[in-house]
Amino acid sequence: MSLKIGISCYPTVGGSGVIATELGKLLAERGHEVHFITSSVPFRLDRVYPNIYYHEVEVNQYSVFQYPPYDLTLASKMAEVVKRQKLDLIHVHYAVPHAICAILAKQMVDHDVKIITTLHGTDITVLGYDPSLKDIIKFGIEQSDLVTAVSDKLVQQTRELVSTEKSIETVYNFIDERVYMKLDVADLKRHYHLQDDERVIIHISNFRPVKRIPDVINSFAKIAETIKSKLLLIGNGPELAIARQLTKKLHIEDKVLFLGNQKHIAELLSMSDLMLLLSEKESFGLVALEAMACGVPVIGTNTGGIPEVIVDGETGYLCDIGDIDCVAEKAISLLQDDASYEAFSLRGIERVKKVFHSQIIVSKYEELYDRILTSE
Ligand code: GMT
Repeated sequence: MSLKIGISCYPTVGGSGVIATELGKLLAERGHEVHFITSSVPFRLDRVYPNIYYHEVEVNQYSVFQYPPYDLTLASKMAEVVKRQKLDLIHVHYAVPHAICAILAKQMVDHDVKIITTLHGTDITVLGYDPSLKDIIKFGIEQSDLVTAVSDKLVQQTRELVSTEKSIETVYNFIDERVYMKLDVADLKRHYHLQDDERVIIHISNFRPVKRIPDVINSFAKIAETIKSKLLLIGNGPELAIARQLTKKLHIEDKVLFLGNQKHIAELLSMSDLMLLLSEKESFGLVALEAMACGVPVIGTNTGGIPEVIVDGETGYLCDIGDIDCVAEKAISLLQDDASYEAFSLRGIERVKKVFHSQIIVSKYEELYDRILTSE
């Protein structure tokens, strides 16, 4: 049955926005009518797609308000779209503010729209800084018709942190396998002056402190003592200046390429040999999945949902947070053993197909939509 689905997320760069947008695109391909209700066009919505509509939430700055009322404007836009388009459901990404806005919108309309909320972990991380939001996050979760989280670990953490008995289903993240695959990038390697006998290590993030960028750089510095290699740093964020200073201090500036935010991640991954994802907190680690799909093994930290993505000793390695000796040792042994490297790479590709294939995950979401629409 074809549904009318509203989607709200933060449309800027970030895993949750990527997942929300890619899900919307695949649902539209399956014949559903998808309405994005966001403050700007989601960055992955890079052209006009059949069955996809965009409703802009215009947040105005009025002089009477100290802060622009984004949440209220979003709720009001959601209500308008639900009413006008007769949406069957709204799928929101994050409990705060998006689930709260959807709950408010539902109360504003005379139409039984269902609310499905996907937790990406950021709400839970926020709680560490602002415990005053605990009750409203709990409210958003409990008032949703259905709640999903992107890893088992996040389900468990959410339950513990907001003390809720609400059933939360794990639905893993996915990638578009038509985009994320090993590509021929010989020209691109030349463009970046990467030599054939040089190994390429990559890190992709928003450079927030939680990503522990200094650990990435310090690990790389150790790896580079043994293996001729370069480090690609993709992304932008608050730790960028610190990262530049550290490469200078370690005298590895000529080995580190700061490439900023990039759109063509599959190409960059295809010229890489190894990814480092050494976060302190990570509810899933979408970039690890993208890397594995392109045949790149990942060394990650043993935290959050990362162990559900990387199988230690099979598709990559897990090290404790901050243990850069472990990271360097695993990286060196993997990069020095071609046969083992090849096996890790192939197992990663297989795992993505088997566990995180987009068609499996989108079908799972469709099943959940069906469940909430037919319950009662
Ligand atoms: O990692 C970030 O800082 C961005 C954040 C977001 O909200 O977009 O990512 C979260 O959602 C992604 C998609 O589900 C996950 O892959 C990331 O692990 C998660 N980030 C954290 O838990 C820190």
